[in-house]
Amino acid sequence: MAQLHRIIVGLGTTGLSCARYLRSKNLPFEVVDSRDVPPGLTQFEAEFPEVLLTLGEFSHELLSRADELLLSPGVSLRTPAIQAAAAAGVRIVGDIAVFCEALAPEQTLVAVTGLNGKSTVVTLLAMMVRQAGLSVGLGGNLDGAEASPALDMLRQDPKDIYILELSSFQLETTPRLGASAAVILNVSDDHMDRYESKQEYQAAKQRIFLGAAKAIVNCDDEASQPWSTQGLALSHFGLNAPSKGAWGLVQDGEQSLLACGNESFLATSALKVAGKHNIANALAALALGDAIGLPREAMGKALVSFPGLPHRCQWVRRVRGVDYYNDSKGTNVGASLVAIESLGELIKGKLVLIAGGVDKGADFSMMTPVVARFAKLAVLIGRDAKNIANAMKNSIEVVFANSLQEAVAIAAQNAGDGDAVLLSPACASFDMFNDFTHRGRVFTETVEALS
Ligand code: UMA
Repeated sequence: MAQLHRIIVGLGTTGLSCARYLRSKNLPFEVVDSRDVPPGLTQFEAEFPEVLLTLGEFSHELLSRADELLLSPGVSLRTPAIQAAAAAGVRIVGDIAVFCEALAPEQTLVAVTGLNGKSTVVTLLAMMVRQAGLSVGLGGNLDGAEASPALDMLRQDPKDIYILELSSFQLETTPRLGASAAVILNVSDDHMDRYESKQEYQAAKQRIFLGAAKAIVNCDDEASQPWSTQGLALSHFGLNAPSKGAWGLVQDGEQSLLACGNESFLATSALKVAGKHNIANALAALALGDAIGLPREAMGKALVSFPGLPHRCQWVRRVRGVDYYNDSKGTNVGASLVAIESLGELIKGKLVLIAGGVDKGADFSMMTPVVARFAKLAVLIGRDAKNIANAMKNSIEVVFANSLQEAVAIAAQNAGDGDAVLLSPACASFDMFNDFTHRGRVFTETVEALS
């Protein structure tokens, strides 16, 4: 990189990773943040005492004097000082642009965006890569223990394959991604506070295909498909019977099978994750894996052992023929409805649902028909358990428990072979736990201790 005058805009996770990367390349930079006390401040001051940091409202003049701004995804391109800098001819990019420009052209890079399922698909694909005996760098927008901001990965040992989860914000500041394989999993309105129209939001997402070798296309979601396919090889996935070379689902009697064209691959019953959305995620990961040449055997092994993401309908364990699922992230009625329906459709037996906590004034009558269809018992915990019981008691058997541990014990006594126990509280957790992750951990530990 030439000795440009660079300013990092935003001092959060991305800003810090940009600072560390530029320093590892001995490149000078300064930093601005419009908050007086940004989240990365203490860390930054400890690591970069010599670097100029300007806090408070962005200065048009300061930003317009730079050659290049490294913009954090949380900073909108519409910010007046950023627009002024752009008008003054300053190059405006994000960390992902720097990442791509630093990669060798032959390096394999997979890019995934979409509204739902991004984190699941990239995490599953990373498992497939490892199962194939290759090293993987996993990061970008992805949050969590396993994830790195993109530029942190370039300060580690080089990896065989890089997988980036990308947000529309990150794509906006990436002139040319150049991915080996790229996918928009699905599109629906989101972040409309940052975009003037749905079209503008979708256009940001479409940037994932810039310079890509292959686009993976979701046949079931037209809005996610590439607007221009020029120079782009395509492969497809969807929940219907697949055409040649595409990934999809076929029926064999009672069985539903993941298949590529007319080749059956794996019964959906072999997957630990539940629900149609997760089957679509698995098919997307398979199509991406094929696109980067992963062996099918390794992909299959990873798929059958993938437990899902923590606290999101995550398979925990099978005890005496009963599967236990942790959906502690189900903190509202809508989220729990999806979990109950998805899992209920998948299992042979019935669900025992563990729900309850702080109900945030929700209307549980919406849940009752689905619970009545798929569950045989609801074990209720927490402050607002009675409200849930009132909505459900005429449709399904309801019992109360004083703790989550007691709820698991009651559920275990009442579930039989082929049934599943699902923690999906449809409520906030703060009456009994620090947060939903704490609640999920207590559930998982209790289930692990079952004999
Ligand atoms: N800031 C300003 N002025 C502004 C706005 C922000 O100075 O007008 C500063 C803030 O004071 C703060 C910094 O910018 O110091 C925050 O930067 P940021 O919001 O870009 O957040 P990061 O900590 O850098 O985290 C970002 C992603 N966050 C967003 O895009 C909002 C993280 O995704 C991502 O994991 C991380 O980079 C590493 O790549 C999180 C997210 O919520 C998970 N993403 C959204 C989503 O998934 O819906 C897009």
